[in-house]
Amino acid sequence: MAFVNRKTREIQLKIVYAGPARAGKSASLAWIHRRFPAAFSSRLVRVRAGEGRTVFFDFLALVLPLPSGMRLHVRLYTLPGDERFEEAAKLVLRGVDGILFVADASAMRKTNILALRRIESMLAATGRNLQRLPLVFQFNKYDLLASGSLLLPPATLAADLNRTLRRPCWAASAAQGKNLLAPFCKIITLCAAALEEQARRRIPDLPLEGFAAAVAESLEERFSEKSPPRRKPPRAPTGQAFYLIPIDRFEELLAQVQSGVSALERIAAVLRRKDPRQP
Ligand SMILES: Nc1nc2c(ncn2[C@@H]2O[C@H](COP(=O)(O)OP(=O)(O)O)[C@@H](O)[C@H]2O)c(=O)[nH]1
Ligand SMILES: [Mg+2]
Repeated sequence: MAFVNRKTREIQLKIVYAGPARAGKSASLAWIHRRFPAAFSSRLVRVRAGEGRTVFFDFLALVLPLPSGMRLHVRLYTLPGDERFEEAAKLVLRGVDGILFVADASAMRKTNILALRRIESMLAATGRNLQRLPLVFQFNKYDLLASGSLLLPPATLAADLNRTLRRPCWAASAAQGKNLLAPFCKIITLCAAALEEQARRRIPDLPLEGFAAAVAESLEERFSEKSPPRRKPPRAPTGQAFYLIPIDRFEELLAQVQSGVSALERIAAVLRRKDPRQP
C-alpha cells in the first residue's frame, strides 16, 4: 500500500514503467517531462550501470498539491529491461503501487508476452500479485505504420497481454507524443482510487473520500494536451541528469533516490569525484 504520512499530510505513490527492453519506456517519460517540465519536482534522472552505455533506469518525481491540503508525491521509475540486472529490477519493483506496461508493437509477440510474465514472476517472488495491482497498457511505436513497418496490431497485443487482465490500453507513439498522457494520468488515478478504497475498508479514520477524483482533476489541469507547448528549453534544474553508478552500489543508490533526488545528486557528486570518467 502507498505510504501515507498523516502528520505531514503526504502520500507517496510508486509507479513503474515496465515492458521489454527498447519498447520506449524511457522515451515516454522523457517526452512527458520535456512537454511539461514545470509540472515535475525533479529532473529526469537517468542512471547508467557500471561501464555500460545502456540506461539502467530513469527516475522522475511529481508533487500534486490537492485541495484537501494533502500532497501527493508520485515517483516514477522505468524498470531495467536487461536480464543481467534482475536483482536490481526486483528492487525497483519493491513496494510498487501501479504498473504502466509499455509493449513494443515492432517486436515479436513473444518478446512482449515474456516481458509481462517476467514482471508477474518478479512480483510473485515478493508475494505480490499482478492481478490485484493497478495496471494499464501503452502499446507503443504506432508512428512506424507511416513508414510501412510491419507492426503487431493493437488487437493482437490486447489478445496476447490483456485477454484475462482486461485493463485500459492505448495505441501510442513515444516518438510523436501520442497517447502518452492518457495512460500516465490513468495509472496515477487508478493508484489513488485503490488507496482510497483500501483506506475506506481498513483505515476508516483516514479521510480519503474524493481523493481519487481530486487527483484526476489535478492531473487534468497540469497535463492538458491543450496547454501551450513550452517554447524555451527547460531551466537546468529541470533538465536531464545522467549518472553512472557501479552496479554494486545500486541498492544504496535506490534508497537515496527514494528518499529524494537531492540526496541522489549528492551521492552522484561523490561518485563523480572518485571516478573522473563520470560525465
Ligand atoms: N519510432 C519509434 N521509436 C521509438 C518509440 N519509442 C521509443 N523509440 C525508440 O526505441 C528505442 C528504445 O527506446 P527507449 O525509450 O530507450 O526504450 P526502453 O528500453 O523501453 O527505455 C530508441 O531508439 C527510441 O528512440 C516510438 O514510439 N516510435
Ligand atoms: Mg530505458
